Amino acid sequence: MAVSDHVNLEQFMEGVKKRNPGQPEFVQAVHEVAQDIFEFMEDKVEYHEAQILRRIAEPDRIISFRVCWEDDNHNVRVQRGWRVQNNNAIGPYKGGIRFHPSVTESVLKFLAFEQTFKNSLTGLPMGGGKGGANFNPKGKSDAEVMRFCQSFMTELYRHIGPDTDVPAGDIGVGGREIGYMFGQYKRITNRWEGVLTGKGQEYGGSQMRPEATGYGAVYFLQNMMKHKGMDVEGHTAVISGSGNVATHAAEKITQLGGKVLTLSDSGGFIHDPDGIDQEKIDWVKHLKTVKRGRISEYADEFKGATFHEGRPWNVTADLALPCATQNELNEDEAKALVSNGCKGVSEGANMPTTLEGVKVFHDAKLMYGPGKAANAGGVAVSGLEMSQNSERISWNHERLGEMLTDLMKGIHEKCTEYGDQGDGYVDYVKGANIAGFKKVADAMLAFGVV
Ligand code: NDP
Ligand code: 2IT
Repeated sequence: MAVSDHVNLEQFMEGVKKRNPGQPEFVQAVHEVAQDIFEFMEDKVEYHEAQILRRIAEPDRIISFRVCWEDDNHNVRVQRGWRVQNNNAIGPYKGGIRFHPSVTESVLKFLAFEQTFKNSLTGLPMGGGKGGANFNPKGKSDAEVMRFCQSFMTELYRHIGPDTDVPAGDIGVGGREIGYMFGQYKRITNRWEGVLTGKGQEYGGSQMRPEATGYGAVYFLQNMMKHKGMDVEGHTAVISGSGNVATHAAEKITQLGGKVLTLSDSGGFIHDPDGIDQEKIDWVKHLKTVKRGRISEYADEFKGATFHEGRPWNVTADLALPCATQNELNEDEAKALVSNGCKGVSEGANMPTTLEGVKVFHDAKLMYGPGKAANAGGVAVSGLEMSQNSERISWNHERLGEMLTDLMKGIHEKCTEYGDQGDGYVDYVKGANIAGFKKVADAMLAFGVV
């Protein structure tokens, strides 16, 4: 059968939409990948015949479960939890857990789908998965968060394992939550094993894991800039978010001689024209992980800084790092960045830019590093945490720092291999999609029809 006899992109996407009603985030993520993969597959009949993309876009399984817990006032509360095990062709399912009221099956399916390509890009043996719950940790006591995490793990434990599925953190899941979940897994199974990553340093967590996503996103940016003969030093940056990824991205930009102008949360953003230096970043980390406060408090603490509702993309800067959540940078905001002279965008978050926004960046030939490449440093160091746990050893901070730097350089190289447009412009979306797809697809071909 000739390639032309197989479904085209439009027919494929019609099918995806029909099979996944009411799941816009998932359809968006598949569309973004399918555009490039259909072009890549143009002359590759074997991928069409084996229906590889269709199979990757159909999760291996989705586990959905009730999570009951009791709040401090003894009210019984009911949440919904999920684990989406998207694809384990090249390694155990791997990907974070998100606790946020906006979590739906569509959001977790998009994240698990993206994770499959991201994990492939790292070069490490990890498949793609994602989980979470529509639980809002904001305003909850530590005891409430603990009870929720324990209840969540009481169901999840039977579906995961160090060679099966290894979750980690994501929005709303940091060191505290991983600790509670790991404790419960260990208690139920009576096994100490590397079933979660992002663990505390005292109990098997890897050095460099907390920093890895944010630092990695800046390393990716640095690689893109170097490719163009530029450097981070002396450049200004707008960053969204104020959690794990945003604060570590800000830290690395600052260390490299750049100046960070903004951080944000779901309430709005702060603009500090003097720059958010290390001391201020440490203050934000404490605010967010210990005091669990709001970013607006920054403007009360540091003079010269102002708080604004909305998102930071209209602030003029050379670089932009969206590090909060999906679809937080739309077409108009992308246009504002471009017309204000922004030169490079590196996504710490997953799918933060809408499809229309991405088109604006491409049309402007801006350096644009999509999340599945730019934020892969986090899961890459998670992969190294798995290796250390299996070997029962721990590597030092310096060694892991070097490994992270090399991994991000390797991802950048893979993206340029498939994304170089021949005129000096690198389409990093295309590069990441094709390089990520190829490894998974070839593994799936080897397995036959399963
Ligand atoms: P955190 O929970 O540490 O921080 C999330 C930040 O984003 C907070 O500032 C939060 O504000 C803000 N935010 C969350 N949801 C929204 C929303 N709907 N609108 C506006 N702001 C929002 O999460 P992380 O830093 O870990 O994750 C940030 C992004 O990075 C996510 O897209 C995640 O998937 C991605 N990522 C994370 C990795 C990791 O290792 N942690 C690895 C790779 C990607 P508020 O406090 O108001 O909720
Ligand atoms: O989106 C991501 O890559 C993560 N949340 C981290 C996943 C992981 O397993 O470390």
